[in-house]
Amino acid sequence: MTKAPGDEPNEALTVTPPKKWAAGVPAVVHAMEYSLQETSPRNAGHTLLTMNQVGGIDCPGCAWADPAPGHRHRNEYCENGAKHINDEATTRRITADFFRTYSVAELGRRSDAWLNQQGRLTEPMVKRPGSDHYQPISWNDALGLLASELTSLDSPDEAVFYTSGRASNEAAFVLQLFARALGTNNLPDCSNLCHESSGYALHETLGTGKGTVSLDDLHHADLIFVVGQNPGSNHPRQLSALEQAKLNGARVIAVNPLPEAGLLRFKNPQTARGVIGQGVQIADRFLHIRNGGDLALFQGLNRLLLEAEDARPGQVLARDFIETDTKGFEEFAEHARTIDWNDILAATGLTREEIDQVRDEVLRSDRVIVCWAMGITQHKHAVPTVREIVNFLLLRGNVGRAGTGACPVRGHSNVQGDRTMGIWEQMPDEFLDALQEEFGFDPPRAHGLDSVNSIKAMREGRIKFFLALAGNFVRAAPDSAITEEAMRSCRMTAHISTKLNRSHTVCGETALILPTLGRTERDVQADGEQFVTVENSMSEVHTSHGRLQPASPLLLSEVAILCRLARRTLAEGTADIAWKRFEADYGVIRDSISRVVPGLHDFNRRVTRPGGIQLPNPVNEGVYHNDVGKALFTRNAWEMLHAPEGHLLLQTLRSHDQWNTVPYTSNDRYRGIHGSRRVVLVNPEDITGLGLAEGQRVDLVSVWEDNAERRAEGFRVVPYPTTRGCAAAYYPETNVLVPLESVADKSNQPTSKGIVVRLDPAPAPAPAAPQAETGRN
Ligand SMILES: Nc1nc2c(c(=O)[nH]1)N[C@H]1C(S)=C(S)[C@@H](COP(=O)(O)OP(=O)(O)OC[C@H]3O[C@@H](n4cnc5c(=O)[nH]c(N)nc54)[C@H](O)[C@@H]3O)O[C@H]1N2
Ligand SMILES: Nc1nc2c(c(=O)[nH]1)N[C@H]1C(S)=C(S)[C@@H](COP(=O)(O)OP(=O)(O)OC[C@H]3O[C@@H](n4cnc5c(=O)[nH]c(N)nc54)[C@H](O)[C@@H]3O)O[C@H]1N2
Ligand code: SF4
Ligand SMILES: [Mo]
Repeated sequence: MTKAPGDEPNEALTVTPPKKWAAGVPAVVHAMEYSLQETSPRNAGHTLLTMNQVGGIDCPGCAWADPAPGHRHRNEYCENGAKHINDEATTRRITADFFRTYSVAELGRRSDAWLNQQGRLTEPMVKRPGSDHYQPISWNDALGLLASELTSLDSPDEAVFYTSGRASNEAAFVLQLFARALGTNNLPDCSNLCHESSGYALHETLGTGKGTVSLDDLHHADLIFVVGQNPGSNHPRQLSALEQAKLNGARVIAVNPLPEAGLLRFKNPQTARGVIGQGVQIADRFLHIRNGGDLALFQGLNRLLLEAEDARPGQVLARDFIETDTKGFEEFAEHARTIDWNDILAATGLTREEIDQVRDEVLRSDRVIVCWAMGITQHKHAVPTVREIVNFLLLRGNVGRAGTGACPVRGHSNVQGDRTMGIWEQMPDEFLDALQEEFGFDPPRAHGLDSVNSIKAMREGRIKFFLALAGNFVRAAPDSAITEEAMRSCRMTAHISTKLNRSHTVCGETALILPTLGRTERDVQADGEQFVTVENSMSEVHTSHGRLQPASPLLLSEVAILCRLARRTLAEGTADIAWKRFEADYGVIRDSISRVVPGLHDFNRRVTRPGGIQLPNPVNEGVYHNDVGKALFTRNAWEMLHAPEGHLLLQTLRSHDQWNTVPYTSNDRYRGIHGSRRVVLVNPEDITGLGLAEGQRVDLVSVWEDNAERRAEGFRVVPYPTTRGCAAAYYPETNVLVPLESVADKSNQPTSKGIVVRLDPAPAPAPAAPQAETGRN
């Protein structure tokens, strides 16, 4: 096959020094360049100006919160938000001709970037058994095929319904209702791969799966930790909040194996100060930690706080709060005092002096917030790490007061809302009872399959049907080769999608592409124009109104597809659900939601007010809905990740120029990488120690207890200031290295930031075989 535009150039890698600051004018220029390539100038300007405004489009990028109405800039978006929205608003189209030209096998050899660049999906397509081409199918026939497969299953538990966090509240609510009315809780989602560890630990200790912090809290904190997070690329407007906090006198401590640009200095493109000056220094202190060292860091800090209390009794710990609001302090404290400093220093790679200095910062601060993301949750000991962060906050009463709290920074724009709507394989009984009350059917009570367990069940032949509401499951999931084989074993796979991705090329016997409206587009149903709602990382629920003409007249909305599928599939009298009314008027769905989901009463009226609805967080009222009814101190066994001699600990992460499984280009501007994503960032001393050379071509080989071969081929070694013994490479190319069995304890989340690898020298590729087409891992 000839090389196609958008496939990764073979030998074009250039490396420049990593940037020491993020955003500013170049960021805006990059966003506009991307917008203009993807869309017409009119579309670009139009979509961007309504983005994150009251009554406008919610950014389809990350879940960062908007400032209060009246405090928003005219351009309330970041460079990457502009890219994400324009990636959807592209004027390129995929038609039936495209699928006549390319077989499924050919598409399977194309890179993720190339597939995405072909444009928007425009009509329903089917790949029938025995065929290697998708061909057009009517909506009526497509839904008929799906319904007849679903009704022929031996059990509803042979079906799996995956959701990715861009789906709206209304679509998510309808999907979980359909799945449960059908009789299964098999509702895996991207959150299983993302913040599941946070949810597990926070439920257990604080009785909520969500963060306890608002934007206002961030603005008024004294000390903010940013741990395991790269906000400059992944939550750029968080930098504006950190800047604001700093102008109010806060200090920021960044904890990361990589000195990420946005953590160091930020030039806010929305202020003159940011455009002309040096910007604001974000991190006052940078802790250059080893991968997986955060549990040890917080255990060490907690021990130091206990000892400070011993030295100054009554002056360090929040004694009253601990007495009234918490449980388990004594057991926790007894254990914390036994932690060995040598272990802590080995696990963190930090010096005792550095940790002492952080303790001093904490002691000087009345209001502390800890923010974290994937650098914490994607490790084997992620749950204990989050629990230890909670211990740290509880010790000085840094929960439930203004300017304090736990801030798990969510990824997808509505990943948190989808959970609120019931997308979870283990929703609590109260939610299921409320569904029963509202719709008059008995939802299944046994827990369903999460993402990892869905793949295992497919491998065991227990799953026949897979439907995805958004996302790119085979690229998001670990162990790519095994996941793909599992997916191919299904009888039917179907994807409700806006853009083409690799999951469409990994087909069950029959496969369907169900093209849908994106958030940018007008959604007109029988009762008129509709809007949808979403929930951000700070539990604010608000509206999103699409403005652009749909990419094709044949698109149906997510809600319409799911309601029609439910009507075709469910037997008459299964439940009292007004699917037709739901489709005609999403307000009817919201009326049902208001009776099922606590905190969303009077949903339709309240959500249209400027700023929307702030969901209550009981923790901030001193109420803890966990087993003990109090904030829980926990004792967490000490744990450290270890790579044997000659190996490195690999983290798989995002570049500045991708949306999850979808790379936009092969550049990572802030890290100084241009022209190729097949790079592995290694500390220069490790390069020498391993007998490798800068620029050398290596295969990454994962070492796991099953001794199976997991190899990602043809990566170039790039010297980079990551911590000793650690390495970094991009996801999803490296998902092939993450063993399906390598999951976080308790949360079952893949350990994508802690993989033991070996770097095997690799031969230079033959010029005729571009990497992106030979190896897709
Ligand atoms: N532009 C853009 N924005 C996005 C996304 C995107 O793909 N592109 N994805 C969205 C989604 S779904 C999510 S979940 C978020 C993800 O947001 P992030 O969590 O920022 O994403 P990652 O790129 O996975 O980066 C993880 C960060 O943790 C650090 N890290 C890795 N291991 C460790 C460790 O053991 N300890 C510590 N302290 N740090 C560690 C890495 O060096 C890196 O800075 O971003 C969201 N926003
Ligand atoms: N190794 C490794 N693996 C990881 C991670 C990691 O850091 N390392 N991160 C994990 C994380 S945090 C996450 S969240 C997952 C992400 O996993 P997913 O959420 O499954 O993947 P995305 O790449 O966000 O999905 C992109 C696709 O969504 C579809 N889409 C986009 N917008 C819409 C829409 O409005 N409606 C519909 N119906 N479809 C739409 C498009 O077809 C697009 O191709 O990956 C996880 N996997
Ligand atoms: S910070 Fe996140 S939500 Fe805000 S504009 Fe950027 S990508 Fe969109
Ligand atoms: Mo995520």
